[in-house]
Amino acid sequence: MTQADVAIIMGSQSDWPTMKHAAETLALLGISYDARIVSAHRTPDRMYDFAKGAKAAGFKVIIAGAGGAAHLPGMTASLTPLPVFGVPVESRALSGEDSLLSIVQMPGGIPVGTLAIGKAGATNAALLAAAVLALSDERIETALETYRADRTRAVAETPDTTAG
Ligand code: RP5
Repeated sequence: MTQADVAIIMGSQSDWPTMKHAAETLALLGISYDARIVSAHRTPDRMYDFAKGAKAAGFKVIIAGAGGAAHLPGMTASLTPLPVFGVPVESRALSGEDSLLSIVQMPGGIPVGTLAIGKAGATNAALLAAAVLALSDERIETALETYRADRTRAVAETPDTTAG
């Protein structure tokens, strides 16, 4: 059994600069996570073993980031009953539009909750994971409320007109 509530998986080391925003957001909320590289096409056996064993390992939510022909979130979702949130990583060739369409267009029956391309998507995947966990964890519910209140307080009523 793992102690971590959330698994963050990604297709490549090159996805980490995006996926670290999911990790940092979970850490800010005090949510345990385990980050791993699991490639659907380079390490298919690792992907299969991870996804088949994720629930028994104690994970409650999976965040999966991938770029290009981004089949990792969908393949993972097909192998586990856990909720899977997909993060389209910004690709070099098509700026992540390929990743987005690959992840979001799941045929009916196997859902992947698909987020925005890049940093915003990774951050929001963590916040959605937190919202799921908060349903049965008051500490996380409070942390999420505090996070949102902090962001509300950070919005000034008037613009700084000296700013560029
Ligand atoms: C996907 O291919 C990965 O998720 C990554 O976004 C993309 C490029 O991978 P690298 O060639 O940088 O390893 O599998």
